Amino acid sequence: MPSQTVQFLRPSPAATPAHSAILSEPSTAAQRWSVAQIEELFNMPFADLLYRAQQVHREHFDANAVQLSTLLSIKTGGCSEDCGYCPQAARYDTGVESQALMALDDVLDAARAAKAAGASRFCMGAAWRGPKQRDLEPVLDMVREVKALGMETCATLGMLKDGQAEQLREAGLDYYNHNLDTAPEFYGDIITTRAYQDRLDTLERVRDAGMNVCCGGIVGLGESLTQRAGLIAQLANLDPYPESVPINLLVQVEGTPLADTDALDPLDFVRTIAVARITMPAARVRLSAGRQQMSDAVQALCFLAGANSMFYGEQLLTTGNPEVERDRALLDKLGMYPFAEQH
Ligand code: SAM
Ligand code: DTB
Ligand code: SF4
Repeated sequence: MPSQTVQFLRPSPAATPAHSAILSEPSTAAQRWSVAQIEELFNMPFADLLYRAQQVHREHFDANAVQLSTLLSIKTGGCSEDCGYCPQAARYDTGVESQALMALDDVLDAARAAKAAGASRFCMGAAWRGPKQRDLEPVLDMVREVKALGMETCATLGMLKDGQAEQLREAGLDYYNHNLDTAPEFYGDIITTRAYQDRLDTLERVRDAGMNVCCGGIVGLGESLTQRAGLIAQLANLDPYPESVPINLLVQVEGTPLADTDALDPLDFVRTIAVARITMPAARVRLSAGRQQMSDAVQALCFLAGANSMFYGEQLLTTGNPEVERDRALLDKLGMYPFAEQH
């Protein structure tokens, strides 16, 4: 019988240690990452990529601490926008009903419960294109009161007009979340009711008001690898880059145009986390939507790749998130613990 030869994949040039050592990297905040450099990171051998991400992570953070962040949809559904992934867009038949803005006391009850369960950060989301002044006033009260509970506060209310970011900051908002979602050249395939530049303008208003920027995106929208690298390049080249970078895996919701998109390989999701960690070393990289479908092993790889925050609580905005008990058990298994900062 002819002897069988085991075929090993030949290492690509990127797999040689010499090559990975010379992968180019901007040395100052003013320098920019090119999309090609970021693609180079994505294409590294998995172990090399994770090793590099771990090194960067450990230089900046306790690698075993994870921030627990609870989300609350303070105004659900009925949104005028056409974001192709979103169950809250009025134009898609997803079963999400339009609701009024929540009452302050109900928001506070949810925040207190989140704190009691171990969350240190509370993020309030509203399905608006952007807040009108009469919408913003009650949200300012929510921010003030949640902050007074001693939690880190974050809000995501859509596009901001001049002066609104200042009002939120004065009320005690620590972070404003506004995602770029994807690369500029793919953006028009996903959203047509507002432009990439509108998003950049809102981010600038947040930055100018002196607030922390929480800005990330979604992967698994059907983007190419170059476009995924393009999203990370946009984020990493913001000057300064965001303090907080949520990386969402598309939650495929029936009734949305993206419901039947081919699922992303989980290891490509892990790679995205690692590349975000390497290019934005001091940012909190948040393992955001999409965990319900992920195995414990994939989540563990995300932490290894540099994620150090997760949504905690059984609901994201309108879709599910792992149960609190499952998350506690996962962290225990990994010897990880909640990061807590006093506010
Ligand atoms: N309406 C505001 C806006 O779009 O700016 C704030 C709320 S919006 C739901 C916040 C973010 O949630 C979006 O920018 C998007 O990144 C994320 N998101 C929404 N639907 C998602 C889905 N199905 N899967 C993953 N992420 C999603
Ligand atoms: C972010 O980047 N992801 C969160 C938060 N910021 C607001 C939202 C995820 C939403 C997932 C779909 C849903 O539950 O409606
Ligand atoms: Fe509206 Fe935000 Fe959903 Fe877009 S992502 S449809 S703006 S709630």
